[in-house]
Amino acid sequence: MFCHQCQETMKNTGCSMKQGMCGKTAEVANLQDLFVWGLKGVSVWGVKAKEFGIYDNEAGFFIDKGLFSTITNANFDREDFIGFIKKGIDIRDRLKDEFLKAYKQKNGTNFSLPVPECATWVPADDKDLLAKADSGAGGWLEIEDEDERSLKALVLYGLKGISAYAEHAYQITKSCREIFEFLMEALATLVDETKSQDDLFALVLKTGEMGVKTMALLDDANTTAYGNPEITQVNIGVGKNPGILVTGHDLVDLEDLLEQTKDQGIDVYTHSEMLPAHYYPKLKQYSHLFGNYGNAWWLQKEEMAKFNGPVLFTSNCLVPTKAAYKDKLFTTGAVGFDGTPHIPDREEGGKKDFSAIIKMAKTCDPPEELETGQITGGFGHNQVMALADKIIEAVKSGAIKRFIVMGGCDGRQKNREYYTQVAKALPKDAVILTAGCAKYKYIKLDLGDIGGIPRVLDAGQCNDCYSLAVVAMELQKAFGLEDINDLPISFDIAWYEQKAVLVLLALLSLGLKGIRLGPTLPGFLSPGIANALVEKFDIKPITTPEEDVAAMMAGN
Ligand code: FSO
Ligand code: SF4
Repeated sequence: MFCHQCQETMKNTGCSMKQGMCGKTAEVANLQDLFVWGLKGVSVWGVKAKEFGIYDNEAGFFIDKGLFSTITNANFDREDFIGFIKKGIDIRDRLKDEFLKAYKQKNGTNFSLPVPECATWVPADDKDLLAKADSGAGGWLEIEDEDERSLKALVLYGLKGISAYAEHAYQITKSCREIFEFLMEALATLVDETKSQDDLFALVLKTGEMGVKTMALLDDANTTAYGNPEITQVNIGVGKNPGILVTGHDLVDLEDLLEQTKDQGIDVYTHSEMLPAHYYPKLKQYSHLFGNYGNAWWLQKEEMAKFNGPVLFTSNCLVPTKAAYKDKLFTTGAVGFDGTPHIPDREEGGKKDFSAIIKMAKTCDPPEELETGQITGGFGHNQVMALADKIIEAVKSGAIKRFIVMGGCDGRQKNREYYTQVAKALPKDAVILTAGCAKYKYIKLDLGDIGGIPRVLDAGQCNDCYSLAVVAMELQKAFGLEDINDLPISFDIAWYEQKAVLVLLALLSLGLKGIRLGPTLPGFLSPGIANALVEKFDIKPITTPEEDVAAMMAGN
């Protein structure tokens, strides 16, 4: 195996032993590489078919959900990937046949140009499939040039981020054609030997642009379905009823579960990235959406053991466990874990069936109390703009000197305490804008407010970094600034997995410069590509909290 897609990769270089730092086995890592290689094969034919006006939505969604399932901490199930690889070959060959037919119809001859191996490979049997995976087919080590590997990794990880956000949007909109077609175009480019490094660099930027579009689509889907997030106090204590804990990012799953648990004597709790569900008017109407339990994903082993009730994973981050509470885990969507029951997808127009979870919850004790109090959040772009007059006045009067965007991910590594220290060290006239599970490093600190505006404004999930970008663009307009970088705003982004890579590319595509990225720069960036990003976008590594706070407050 060789995997370097997340921030916790071994020695910031790559996980290459029997198992990754996240618990992914070498076998699953190799199967994921082979599966993504197969998705490139589907895409090769998808791009060609497009020239003949052929669009296959099933193939598009399969690619999207497939990429999502290979994101860090999503699916650890070897059987799933073996099945996905075979299904990918079926879909690929169907698309290929459609293209070949259309080609012959138009040209009168058979298509005979060469295509990459991923577009034609068929395993003789399961043994052959496993041997191919074991050989490292489709893995990064097949690419010799480190800059090419680095650019292709930036693109692929950005695409994985797009696929996650598009999959959530698709559950609401049922239409993501432009995004699915882009995934195919980009994946096919990754196996196109004629492309230069300049082409790949351009594709990195285009991935960022599509990231903005995808996050905008998800924002529109969420706010249309559930209303605009509004200021909300979320209980972090526990009640007396048995509970179901819902984690991940899929709001539709949560809504289905809330409907099915009405008047059942069960409380539903959010966990980690599901916290922002409380901010949506339509979801907070459910009185049994009780509160938020625990912290960011990486503390789940300790915290879920104390929850007592079943836990539903609607997306990453899942930490593999053999602990007693393993028997209470359920997965759905792109998540999977060997031996853990998986709630199937909803039928067209239907709901997912959560009865097994509900039945289990009724036999469980109420959750053990971890803490008491509340978290305040709900500062999506609509809510922040409703406060715009107050905010602009505070900036003009000097009461707010600077905004610091600290969105992104949380993680296990000790050095992430930097983010708590930055939050504490920022002067009282600085406001933190946040989104994603990075917030757990400071959302429970009492940092006070500025004239009634809290000093930590939580927009929502990591995809809601889009909301923070919208706020920045609105403030730029309000202050009549030519360049968004002239705003009194600094970016101190924490990354962990591939959605955060996409968020970074999206922010770069909006023209934002001088972003700090930590706790480490991605291990998949070669020195050459890291330098190119520094030169073009002035990306900075983090230093010490004191130094960075001083620099950001001075506008650097
Ligand atoms: Fe966190 Fe995990 Fe939202 Fe990520 S829960 S780390 S960027 O999956 O998706 O912020
Ligand atoms: Fe290693 Fe991260 Fe890949 Fe897991 S996802 S194998 S921790 S690089």
